[in-house]
Amino acid sequence: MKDPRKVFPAVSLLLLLISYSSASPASDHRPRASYSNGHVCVGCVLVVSVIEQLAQVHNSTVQASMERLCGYLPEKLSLKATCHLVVHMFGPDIIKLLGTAVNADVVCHTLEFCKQAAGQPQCHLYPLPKEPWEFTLEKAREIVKKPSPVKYPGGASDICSLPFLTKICEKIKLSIKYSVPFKDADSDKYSIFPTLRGYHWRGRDCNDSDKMAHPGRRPANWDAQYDSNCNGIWGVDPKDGIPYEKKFCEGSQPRGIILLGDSAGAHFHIAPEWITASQMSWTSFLNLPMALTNELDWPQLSGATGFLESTSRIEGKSIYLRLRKRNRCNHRDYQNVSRNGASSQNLEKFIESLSRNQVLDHPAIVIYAMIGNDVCNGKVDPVPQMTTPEKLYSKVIKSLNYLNAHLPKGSHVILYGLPDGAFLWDNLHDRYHPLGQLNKDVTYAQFFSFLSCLQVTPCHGWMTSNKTLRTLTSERAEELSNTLKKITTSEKFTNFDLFYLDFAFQEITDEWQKRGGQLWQLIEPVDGFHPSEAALLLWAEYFWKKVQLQWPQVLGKENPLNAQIEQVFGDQGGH
Ligand SMILES: *[C@@H]1O[C@H](CO)[C@@H](O)[C@H](O)[C@H]1NC(C)=O
Ligand SMILES: *[C@@H]1O[C@H](CO)[C@@H](O)[C@H](O)[C@H]1NC(C)=O
Ligand SMILES: *[C@@H]1O[C@H](CO)[C@@H](O)[C@H](O)[C@H]1NC(C)=O
Ligand SMILES: CC(=O)N[C@H]1CO[C@H](CO)[C@@H](O)[C@@H]1O
Repeated sequence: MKDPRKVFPAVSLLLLLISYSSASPASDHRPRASYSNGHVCVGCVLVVSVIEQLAQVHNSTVQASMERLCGYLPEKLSLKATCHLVVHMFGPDIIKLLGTAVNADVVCHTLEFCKQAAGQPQCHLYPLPKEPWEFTLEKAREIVKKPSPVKYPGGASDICSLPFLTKICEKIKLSIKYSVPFKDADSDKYSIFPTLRGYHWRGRDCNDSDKMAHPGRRPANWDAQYDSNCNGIWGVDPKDGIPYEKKFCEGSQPRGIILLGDSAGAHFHIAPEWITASQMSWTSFLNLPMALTNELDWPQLSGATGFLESTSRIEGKSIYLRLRKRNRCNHRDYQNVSRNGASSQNLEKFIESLSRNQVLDHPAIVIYAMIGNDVCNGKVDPVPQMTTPEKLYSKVIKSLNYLNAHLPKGSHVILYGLPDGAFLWDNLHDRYHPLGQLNKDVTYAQFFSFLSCLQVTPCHGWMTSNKTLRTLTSERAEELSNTLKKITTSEKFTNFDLFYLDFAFQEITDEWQKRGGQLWQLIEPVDGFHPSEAALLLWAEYFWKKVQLQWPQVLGKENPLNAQIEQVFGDQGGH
């Protein structure tokens, strides 16, 4: 086995993976004092459930089931090796416990991945055992008391105290805290790499030796010699000596698309294949390493700036692809500026990664879509933590002033309202979560209450059985949307015009149903919170229709020379 200190990066550690990734959507990443580390508890319960269910599906021993799981994982990022390491450490206890037919909740409490702090409720995903909880736990503790082959320090609720994991854990915690990409030792490069916030996040810089070359630029010298704006159009037509960029793009009013968004904008996604034992095979995890290096966001598929063909069954195109189709001179001119956990209140911390040169670049369409975290948080009493209309107003004005100082004249900014998340509970609460499908024992209502109990829910206000609270949350969301609307009517800026769009979930759901879809399919199945890819693509479609109808100047003209561009430059160098 490799030197454990080199087991790197440990986002790959399966347990940490799921546990920390479930932290991502929450509005802040500071460790919470209550219930020790709730994310570790969720991660443990997920992994032990998968092990248990794999044994059930394949009628195998727990030992074989753990080996099976590790076998499915790819070698990349040391995922497989790390899995074996974890099995080596905790496997014997898990085998003993599952052997006595206790469930994942009991296993994780016994091994102290879940630690109930004094005065805290007892958090569980599965229905409680028939015997009193303390009694079950005491019995389980007896079972693992006998010395196991590998010692680990005390409990495991802080598995980061394991010597060979300490360093890695620190990195992950930092990486999550600041949403800074986790650097893999051998991919320490930028733009030409798709992940690590490379070109999956922003149109690829096409010329490493020229610092001025980037998507969105007004072409230097009509790109006669080389492609300074990376749109794949350059050189001189040998027939008449006119540069192609001049011929095809002059007067076509090129423009880029920039998304200021949260995890929904980035398309946060934990694939259900990763936790559904009945369908699990090695192919289930092929996309895991890439997802991990992208912080579990899939910007290349997102509704606003995605450029890949969608994987869901809907024919959909992102706003970027539509803008490119309208005018091929816009090729590659897209930017994410999305973060997990982003809200009006913290946008200022990363808005600087927006890159637009007021003098050199073409105008841009900026979509401001902070659609959840101003009302969503994981607190026991979430209401006092929600952004107030006054706070929203002042922060949004600040952001708009920033944009005014950085966007080229003639840009457009569109503020998006918040959706009404009451939709989540209404459509999910009595359905089975992917973990509960095999034995019909975990509904979303249970899953939500487990997350709330551990205070790791991405949105207590909407993911709760408490109707009063859900209504309060919806009311605040509406107030905030109205505030955004008010800003667009009362404020003026010199470098862009400003619009407001409702999130219009109703239109999206109507459209989806018209196409024969089920409403629950519009929500990410694993977290029961984020909009699914289908929802984001419908959202993009709706956006496009609406803007085209109301403010066609935002999208610019259709370029009549698109076909010729395609003829000469093919796919314009791809993405
Ligand atoms: C499961 O495995 C056991 C022991 O290997 C065997 O006795 C039993 O018949 C199997 N059950 C099914 C449903 O295959
Ligand atoms: C990159 O930019 C330089 C000018 O700065 C130019 O000479 C060179 O041809 C460009 N390379 C490509 C591949 O476009
Ligand atoms: C439901 O939520 C409201 C608002 O936060 C709260 O005042 C009330 O106590 C909650 N009810 C229950 C049963 O928890
Ligand atoms: C906020 C955000 O995600 N910005 C990233 C967009 O992608 C570029 C890489 O091309 C990153 O540098 C930014 O940090």
